[in-house]
Amino acid sequence: MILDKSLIDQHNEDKHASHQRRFQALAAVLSDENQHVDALLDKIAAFQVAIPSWALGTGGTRFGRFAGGGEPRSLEEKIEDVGLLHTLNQSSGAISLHIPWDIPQNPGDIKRLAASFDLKFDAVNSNTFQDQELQNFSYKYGSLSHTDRHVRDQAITHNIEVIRHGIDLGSKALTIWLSDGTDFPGQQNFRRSFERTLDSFQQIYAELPDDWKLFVEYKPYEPHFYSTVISDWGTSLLFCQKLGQKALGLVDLGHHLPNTNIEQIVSRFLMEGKLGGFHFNDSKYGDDDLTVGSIRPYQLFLIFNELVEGMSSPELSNPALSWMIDASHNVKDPLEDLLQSVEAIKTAYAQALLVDRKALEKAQEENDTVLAQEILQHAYKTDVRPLLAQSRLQSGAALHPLAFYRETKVREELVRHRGAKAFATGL
Ligand SMILES: [Mn+2]
Repeated sequence: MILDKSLIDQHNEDKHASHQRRFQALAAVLSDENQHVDALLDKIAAFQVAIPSWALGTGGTRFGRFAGGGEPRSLEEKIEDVGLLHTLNQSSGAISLHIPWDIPQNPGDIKRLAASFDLKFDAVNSNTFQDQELQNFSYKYGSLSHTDRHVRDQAITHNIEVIRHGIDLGSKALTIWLSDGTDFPGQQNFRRSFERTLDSFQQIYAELPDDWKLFVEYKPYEPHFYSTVISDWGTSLLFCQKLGQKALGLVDLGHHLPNTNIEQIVSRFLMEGKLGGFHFNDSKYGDDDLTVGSIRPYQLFLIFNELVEGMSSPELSNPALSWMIDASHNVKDPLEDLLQSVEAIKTAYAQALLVDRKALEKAQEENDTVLAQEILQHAYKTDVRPLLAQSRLQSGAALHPLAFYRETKVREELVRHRGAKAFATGL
C-alpha cells in the first residue's frame, strides 16, 4: 500500500495552526534556556530507528497468538509496511532482516523496492534458536556452544550465510542473539561452553567484511532457565574484547533482570568504545517485549542521557550506533505500536539533548545531588512533543502519524488488500 502524500499535506494543513502555537511557545522557552532550536531539530530529524522484519505481525506468547488481519505475507509486503511507517514519521528509514524467516529470493529486486521507500538495510539477524525443516542437526542442546562439533559447524555455516545475504542487500552488521544455555545445574561445563562459543564466534568473525560489525547480544534467561552462555553485558564485553575491533555489545532493554541499572551498563560499554547498538522495548517483569516507554519512560530517558553524554564526549570514540525496535505486539495493531515506539524513543532522545551538560558536570563535581536531580528532571519534564512534530513537518512526515493512520483507515485498507486472515511469517 502506497500512501497518498497529498493526504499527509492536507492533514498537516488542518493541524498547522494549533501546532504552530504549541511549537512557538516551546521554541521561545528553549531559546530562553540557551538551547539552539534549529540544531535540536536537525538532530531529531537525523535520528532513525530500524524496524525488524518480525515486528510487523501480531506477536504471540508461547501460549497463543491472536492475529489482527492485514499482516504482511511476504518480505515485499513487510518492506511496504516499513515504507508506510517511514512515510508517516520519516524516522523509520531502515529495516532489519531475520534469516531464515525473511530470505531475499531476489536481492536486487528487494534492494530496489526498499530504495523506492528510502529504506536502508540495518543489521541482519541469524537464528539458531529453532530447528529448521531441512537442517541435519538439532539445536535442542545448543548451537554455537554445542558439545558436538557438527552442530557447531552447522550453526557457523548458517551465520556465514546470513552475512552473505546481508552483503547482497548492503547491510553492514550481523546481530547474534545466542539462545544457548542450560535448564538444569550440572548440565554443562560453564567454561567449556564459553570456549566452544568463542571458537565458533572466531570463525564467523573471520568471514566479516572489513566494513562490517558483529553485534553480540546478551540475555540472562529464556529460553533456558538455569544458565545462558551470553548471560550479561560482562560476558558480551568479554567475547567482544577477545574477538576484536569489529565485535561490539548490543543492549536489548528487555534482556536484564528486574531493577538492573541499564544506564550504567550503557556508560561502561561506551567508555570502552564497545557499544554497537540497541534493541528497544519495555517490560514490567522480564523480556515482555512491550511498547517502548510504556512502563518506564524515565529509565529510557536516563539511558538516552548516558548515550548523548557518551556520544558527544570528546574523551570517547565509540563507533556510530545501530538503533532498532525489538518488540512483540500481542494485543495492539503492530503498525500503531511501532509508531508509538518510535515516538517514545525520539521523545527520550530529545529530552536527553536538553540536559544542561555543563551545569550537570559542575553539580557532580561539587556533589550537589539535589541540583543534579533538578537538572535531569527539568529536561525530562519538558514536553518535547511540539519539537518532534516540527521535525516531522520539516521532513515531510505527518504532524500526528498515529491520528493520520487512524483517520485514513490504513489498517482497514491493508485488510482489504491482504485479507483478514493474513499472518506475517516469523514469531
Ligand atoms: Mn533483541
